[in-house]
Amino acid sequence: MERTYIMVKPDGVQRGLVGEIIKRFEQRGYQLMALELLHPTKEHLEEHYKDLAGKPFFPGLIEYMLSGPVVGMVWAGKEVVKIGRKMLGETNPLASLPGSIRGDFAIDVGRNICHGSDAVESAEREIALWFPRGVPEYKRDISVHGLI
Ligand code: 3AN
Repeated sequence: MERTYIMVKPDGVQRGLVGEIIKRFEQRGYQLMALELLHPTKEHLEEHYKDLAGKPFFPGLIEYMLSGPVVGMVWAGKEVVKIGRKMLGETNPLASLPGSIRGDFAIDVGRNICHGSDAVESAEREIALWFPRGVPEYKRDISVHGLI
C-alpha cells in the first residue's frame, strides 16, 4: 500500500493543530501507520531538507524547524502521497484553497504548519529517515472506503 510521511511542524504543534491534522487524514480514510513527537537535531533536518540546501531561505527554515518539537507520521492508503499534498495545500499558504490545512490555518510560507512528501520515492526516503527502526504493517479489521 502507498505510504507518505506527514510532519506537523513546530508551529502546528504549538498551535494545537496535531489533532485537527490527524482527524482530516482519518476521516478521509487513510490509515495511521506510525506516529512520533520528537525534537529533531539540526543534522537530521538538514538531511530531510537536503534538496533545498542551496536556497536562500534554508538557514531560516532549519532554525524554524528547530524551534520546538514536531510530530512525524506515516499514513497509508490509495494515492496518499498526491492526495495528502492536496489536503495540505500549496507551499505558500496564501495560494492554498480554503478546505486545505494551510488554506484554513496559515498565511505565511515560513510558518506553513505541515510537511508532506512530494513523491512516492521521497516518501520512502523520508519514512526511512524518520522511522529508522521500521514501520510495522497491520491490517484494519473494518473496511473504510474500500481500503482493505
Ligand atoms: P513543501 O513543504 O510544500 O513540499 P518545499 O519542499 O518547496 O515545499 O519547501 C519546504 C519548506 O521550505 C516549506 N514547507 C516552507 O516551510 C519552506 N519554504 C519553501 N519556500 C520558501 C520560501 N520562499 N520562503 C521561506 N520558506 C520557504
